[in-house]
This record gives sequence, structure tokens and C-alpha cells, in this order.
Amino acid sequence: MKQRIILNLLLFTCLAILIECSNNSDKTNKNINYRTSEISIDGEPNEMGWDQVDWQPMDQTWLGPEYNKEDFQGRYKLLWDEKQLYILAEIIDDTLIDIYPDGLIQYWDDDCLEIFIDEDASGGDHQYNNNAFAYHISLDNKIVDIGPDSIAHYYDHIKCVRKTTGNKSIWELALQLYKDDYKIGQNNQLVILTNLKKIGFAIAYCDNDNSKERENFIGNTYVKVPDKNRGWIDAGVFETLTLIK
Ligand SMILES: [Ca+2]
Ligand SMILES: [Ca+2]
Ligand SMILES: [Ca+2]
Ligand SMILES: [Ca+2]
Repeated sequence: MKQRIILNLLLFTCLAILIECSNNSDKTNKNINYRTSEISIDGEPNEMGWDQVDWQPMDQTWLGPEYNKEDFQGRYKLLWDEKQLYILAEIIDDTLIDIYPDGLIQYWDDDCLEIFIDEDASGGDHQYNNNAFAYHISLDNKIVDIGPDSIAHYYDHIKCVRKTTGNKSIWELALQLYKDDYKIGQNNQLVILTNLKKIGFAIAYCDNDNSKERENFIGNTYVKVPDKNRGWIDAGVFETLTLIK
């Protein structure tokens, strides 16, 4: 009897460890490959470069109740070259809505793709500074983040083309990186990317189908703390990725 209790305890411990490991995707040992072909930002992922990298899942619920596969499915790929990071996102969403036409008002409550980038993988607070950026990309291609003045601003750091067929959208993006001393309206120096450079990265989708506020917020990375909607404040929840040539 005693042996059976010990065995059960051991099994339970192993199971708990396995669940923790599967939830907590390795945030430090992921790589981004250098593009093996030119990437044309046209919403058509027909480049050889995209074929040669694997899809990564967007399946971590940051906000909202459970959802089904008709409501949302998301996955993404990444590539880089010296001047930009390339992002391909495939989103299945049953209803696309843009109920707040002013791009600077409640933009997170419309369907939008969100890209989080921390140029030097420093982690830390970025709510009202440029230690990291949280770009919201709307269905009509407006790129918005909150600036150090705590006001939402448009940015031109991302070129994005979305093509939607039925319930599937392909978002193809090229993103330029800037240092934490970035200043709105000034002549900022683009960061030149290099082999083995580490960056902080996360991607998420705000899914709204027929509500005043977004119904779900689904990201790519497991957030340990109970408040999982931390990406727009804390770059410490991003994944650290290494650029590999
Ligand atoms: Ca393309
Ligand atoms: Ca949906
Ligand atoms: Ca930083
Ligand atoms: Ca939607």
C-alpha cells in the first residue's frame, strides 16, 4: 500500500513537471533564420524563404474565454535580413470587424494583429517608453502604439499587406527595428541586424466578432503570471530569439 502511494506521488510529480514544460515553451533557445530568398511584401507567401521555415503556433490565451477552431486559429513564421524582420501570420477568424474607424481609439478592440519587439532583448517596462514596442496593425493597415507621452501614435516601422480569402487571412510584414532612444518625429537611426543578435519578440491577435470590446487575445508565448495581458507593459514576457545566418 505504502509503495503504491509513493508510486502515485512520483507519477503525479512527473506529470506536473511535464505539464509545466509543455506550457512554458523555451523562451531562450529559439532562432530566426536569415532569409534564403528576397521576400516581397504582397500578402502572397510564395517565396522559397518562407517554404524553408516552420510554422510556430499562436495558441496561448492571454484574454477571454475558450474559443473553437472556427472562431480563431493562428500561426506564424519569421525571417530576417540586415534591414528588417519578416513576419508571416496566417489567421483564421470567422468574422472580421473594424467598429472603431478612428485608428487611435480603442484600436485593440477591433480585429488586429499585434507585434511586440524589444530590439536588445533587455526585457523590462515599456508601457510609456521605447524600451520595446507593441505595434497594433489594424485591418486597414494602421500601425499604432502608445508613445512615451502615454498617447497612441501612428508608426511607419512596418510594411504590411494582408490578403483575406474566406475566413483565412495572410499577413505578410517587414518590420524595422529601433533602439530604446527612439524619438517620435525625429530622424532615428535604423538598427542594422547582425548574426547572433538577440531580440525580444511576441505576436498576438485581438479577436473581436460582435462585441464592444475584444473577445479574445491570443498570443504565441506562455505568460506565467495570472494577468497574461502583460505584453503591452512588460517586455519580460516576450520570447528571446537569436538571429542566425
Ligand atoms: Ca510575399
Ligand atoms: Ca473570431
Ligand atoms: Ca529594450
Ligand atoms: Ca474577429
